[in-house]
Parts: sequence; structure tokens; C-alpha cells
Amino acid sequence: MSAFKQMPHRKRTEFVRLIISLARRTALLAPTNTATRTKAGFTQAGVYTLRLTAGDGVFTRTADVLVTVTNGIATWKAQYFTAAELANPAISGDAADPDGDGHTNLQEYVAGTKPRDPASRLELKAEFSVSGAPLKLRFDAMAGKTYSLQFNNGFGISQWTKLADVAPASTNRVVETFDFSPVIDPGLRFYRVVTPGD
Ligand SMILES: [Ca+2]
Repeated sequence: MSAFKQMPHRKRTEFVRLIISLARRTALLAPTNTATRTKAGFTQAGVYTLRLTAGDGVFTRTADVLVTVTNGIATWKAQYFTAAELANPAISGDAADPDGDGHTNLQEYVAGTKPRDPASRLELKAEFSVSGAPLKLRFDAMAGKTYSLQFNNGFGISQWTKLADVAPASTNRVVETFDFSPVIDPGLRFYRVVTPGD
């Protein structure tokens, strides 16, 4: 005979709560008792504590995860502009071009170039020797950026055709590629280099 009494299995109803707290504020984002995956979104930069709470109605367990959320372009601007300049949109605004290189701050941020250095800009250069020879295309590529070289054969053609893709590298470098079938006079061919934003 046994003194042990087996307790019936209790059906566990698990639930998950995500609580986001920023500074003194705490907000319940997405309570659910059925989802196995819950997404948390952040609209402001800051350091958040992401608290995961799981329980079965009797016992609960919690775990905190520290999440740092950055505003990419704001962090980037802080590297190049003083506090006074950051407060002046004519200098640090997305549409401003304080180094006068023809590229706005937003374009320089996307390209990974320096907004206070006119020599630092995404610019495609073509070197053409004789008619019918391969056309050399060259540009300064920034570390970590991917690029696509494209062309079209005249005004009014909105469709750009890929000539080559350039994979990201760990350092800045000069990229050279060739168009082995360039259009011969009197034809026209336009080229561009594009890099995706964050
Ligand atoms: Ca610029």
C-alpha cells in the first residue's frame, strides 16, 4: 500500500505577456493566451526592458531582456554635426547638403558617405577608350554596402536593366566593372549605381 496519492494532471494553460517599459512608463503591448510568438514594436529610440512573463494560473516566471533601439540616421548625424548644427535643419536636415557635393544628408546616410566631405559621395565614373571597346565603370564603394549597376538605352525608358551586382565588403574600396557590349555611336546608354537604404 502506498501513501502516495497521484494528483490528476492539470491542463496547463500557458499565457504570455509582453510588457515594455521605457523610463518610468510601462505599457502592456500584446497580451495573449494562445500565441506562441508575439512581436514587440518600438517607435522611439531608447533602452527598453522587454519583460516576458509566463504562467499557468498558479505559478509565474518572468525574464527581462534589455533592448536598445536606435534611430539610424539620428545616430549617424551625431557623428558629423555639433549640437547646434543638429538643431539647424539647413545644415543637418535630411535635405541639406552642407558640403555642397550635390548629395543630401539623407542620400549620404543611405550611401554610407560623409556629409562634411565633398570628396565622399556615391559617384559613378565611366572610362571609355575607343569605340566598341569594353566600357569601364568605377565608383567608391563603402564597407557593408551592396550595390547594383544598371543601364538603360535612352530617355523615356523607365526600365533599368541590371549590369552587375556588387556584394558588401568589410572595408571601403574602389569597384571596377565593365560593360562588354556598350552601345556604339550614335546610340545612347545611361548608367547608374544604386544602393538600398536601411
Ligand atoms: Ca553632401
